[in-house]
Amino acid sequence: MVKYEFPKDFWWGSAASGPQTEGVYDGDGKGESLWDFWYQTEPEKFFNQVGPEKTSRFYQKYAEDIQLMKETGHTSYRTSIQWSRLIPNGTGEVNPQAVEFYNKVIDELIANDIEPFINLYHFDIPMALQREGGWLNRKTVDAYVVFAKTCFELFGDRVKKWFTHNEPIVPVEAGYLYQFHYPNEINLRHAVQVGFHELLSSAKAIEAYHAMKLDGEIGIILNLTPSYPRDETNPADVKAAAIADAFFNRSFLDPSVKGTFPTELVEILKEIDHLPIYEADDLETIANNTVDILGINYYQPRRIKAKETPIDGTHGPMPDDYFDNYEMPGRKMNIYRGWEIYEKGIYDILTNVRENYGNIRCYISENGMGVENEERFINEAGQVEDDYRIDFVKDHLRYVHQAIQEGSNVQGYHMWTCMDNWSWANAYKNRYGFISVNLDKEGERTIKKSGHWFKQMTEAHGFDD
Ligand code: BGP
Repeated sequence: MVKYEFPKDFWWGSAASGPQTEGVYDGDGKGESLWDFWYQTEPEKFFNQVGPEKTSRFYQKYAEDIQLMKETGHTSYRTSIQWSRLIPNGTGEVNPQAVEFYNKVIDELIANDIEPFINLYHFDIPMALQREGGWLNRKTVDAYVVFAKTCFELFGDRVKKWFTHNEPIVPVEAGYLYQFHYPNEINLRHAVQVGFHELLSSAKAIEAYHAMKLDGEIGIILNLTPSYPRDETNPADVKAAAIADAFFNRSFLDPSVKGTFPTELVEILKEIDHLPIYEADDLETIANNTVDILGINYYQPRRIKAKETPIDGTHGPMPDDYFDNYEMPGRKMNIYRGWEIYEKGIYDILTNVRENYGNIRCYISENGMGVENEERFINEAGQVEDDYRIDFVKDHLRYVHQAIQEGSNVQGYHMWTCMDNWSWANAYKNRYGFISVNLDKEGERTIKKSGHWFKQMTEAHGFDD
């Protein structure tokens, strides 16, 4: 028997976000976000036309939910403050009901010995700012910094773990390259500018937080997708994988942790005349304000081969001009989400962070498995028997454990997610939670088998095999 024992103070919990859990209620004072707008204008783009309004109802059920977190062994929980709830127009007036709500959530978590990890931006720009160009417009950076400072002032006495952005590459890819989030553009110039502004906003929020000398730390959460070449002995494949890595991982990882941009990426963007527009001292701001801590979201690897298909120039240059995605024969798939499951990827990321990023303190901020139609697995007691999710977590934790043995500074593991929540355009198609949510019964919650297992496992600080 092998024992996988984790440090006693390892953070165990789950992650979610405001826009995916809270819901929208008449008279709650919340302003319109990009998601509210997009759903109202094109509901058919959302799975079964389910929008963000009611769904998980965390806004009403937070106290009950926090009890369920306890029952599922959480010692920490990440959510985000919705910018459009706190500052409904993106700039200006603060919504007092939002202050009250987030105060209650934070206090309730702390009262239950669950440490709040608070993220500031999870794909949810206030629509008033999006109408003026969103992250393309530098004004959004300034507005975001005011929003961030407002959060630090209001909640920084109790919240000790802050994150500036969740997966900042996603708005870049989804909104400006591959069309899965509004505004659904295909425009590399815009994509680069959006990414640069997000990054600059992160550095400026870090600068503001450190200047306030609050007793806590601040980081960023990145989805890292290790890029594996089809053939490690083929230099063209290796080069293509390195370029994909520069575009999708190092574009945020390097500046966030080291304060510098990857040379490969800068050279490519310079060559095709697609560098972002920036001001004289921006690079210094980014260099001087790196993160205290890194959150790592890991779902899937990226498999790459040298470019074989013709370059499609319809929309101008694209990252894909430099590589092709490679479907590795025999890969293990999560067929519902269409993502490869490759558990060792989590170890490779942690090793890379240890060897090449100063072994910065980090934690696994998301990892999880979305499964469609989980009703199939409901037993007579009404519980989802999701053994596949327990296996998924164990299979990843074994590698996290190995990374720790080898000296990785990884300090926790958060599952995506606590209770089934609204997955953007996929809405409630794939369920990720430790706790099921019944949409037909006003969001009734039931702990799944994995939730009970997680409690046992976290109380034992690990598991035996
Ligand atoms: C991450 C996001 C989450 C969450 C998760 C699952 O990229 O940070 O917001 O949604 O992925 O992915 P999806 O909802 O697309 O299935």
